[in-house]
Amino acid sequence: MQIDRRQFAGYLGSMAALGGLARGLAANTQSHTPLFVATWNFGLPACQRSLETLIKSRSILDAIEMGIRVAEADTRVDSVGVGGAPNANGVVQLDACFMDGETHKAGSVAALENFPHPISVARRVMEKTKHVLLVGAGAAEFAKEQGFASQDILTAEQKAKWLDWKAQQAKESKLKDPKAEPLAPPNHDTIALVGMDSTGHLAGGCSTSGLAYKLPGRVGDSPILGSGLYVDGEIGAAGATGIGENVMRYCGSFLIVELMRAGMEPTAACRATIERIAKTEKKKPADLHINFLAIDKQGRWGAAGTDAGYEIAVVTAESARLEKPFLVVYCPCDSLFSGETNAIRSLSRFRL
Ligand code: SD4
Repeated sequence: MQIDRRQFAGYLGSMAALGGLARGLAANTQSHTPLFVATWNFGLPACQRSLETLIKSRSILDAIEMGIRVAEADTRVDSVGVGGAPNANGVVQLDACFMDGETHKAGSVAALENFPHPISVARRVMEKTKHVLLVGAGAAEFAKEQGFASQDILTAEQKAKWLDWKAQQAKESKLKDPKAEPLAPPNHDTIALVGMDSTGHLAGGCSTSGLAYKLPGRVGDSPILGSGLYVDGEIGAAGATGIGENVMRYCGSFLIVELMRAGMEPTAACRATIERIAKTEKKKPADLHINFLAIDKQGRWGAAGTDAGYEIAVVTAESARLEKPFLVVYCPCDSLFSGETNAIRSLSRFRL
């Protein structure tokens, strides 16, 4: 889903108004400036809602939840919440997680059916249960008990695309190796949104419908803490988007936070994580489809990915914008490591 220029100008206009308020909020507390960073261009309205919510409620947890709900409610975002792509059986199964860096508490739901806002259910798991992860029917039962409204979240458009895909599969299966993985159809986007308030309180969330036409019951990286998202209140936060199978076997977000703990800045930590995965997988980065973002406690942000179209939204008291992350192009085992930066803070301090 692309947002157009007019919408983007609208966001900037309201950001200017919000900027003054947010600066005031920062000035009243400490030196941190509120900061929200999210994956993909639909992360921009989400981060804008996060900042608005923070200003109103002064709760970073509310800010993360309300921001992600924007993407979940938007039917044009075909990989999150309502309008998300279904699994191979035509059923939308949503995954989400929520983490508070300050308390190190977290909640997740996986393979949740018929509830449009898995991020809110994940937060409720964190706040109302002794558990961290609820899945499938149990997660839906919990959501119902907590008073969340259920609805059919498969849109007519997604149903039509799924029927086409099924017809195509039926044709192709005669030609294809039946053991071939049915993964990686073109759509994959997830919202990972991380933020920090003016007191330095860090939190984050991640929400997705997962890979389109996944095997029923398949759970990716997004609801798995340390994979699709990780927040450490003393260090920073990281999130992921892309093919979950290539992230969760490496605890990608956890690794990024630990690299920041060791002294790397956010972009360098994201890049080093991709480099490590590519090296072990012995694959070209472009074939991995893994994209990360991170923020640290000093208020720096960064991102790196293997998909040329990957963007991040960055919203502060000063501005709201989309940035192009560091693109990891070569496998480090080729010793041809190279990439591009554009607007993301430079890597000068860390040469890998
Ligand atoms: C998953 N990581 O379920 C998610 C999908 C995604 O960009 O992020 N796509 O594997």
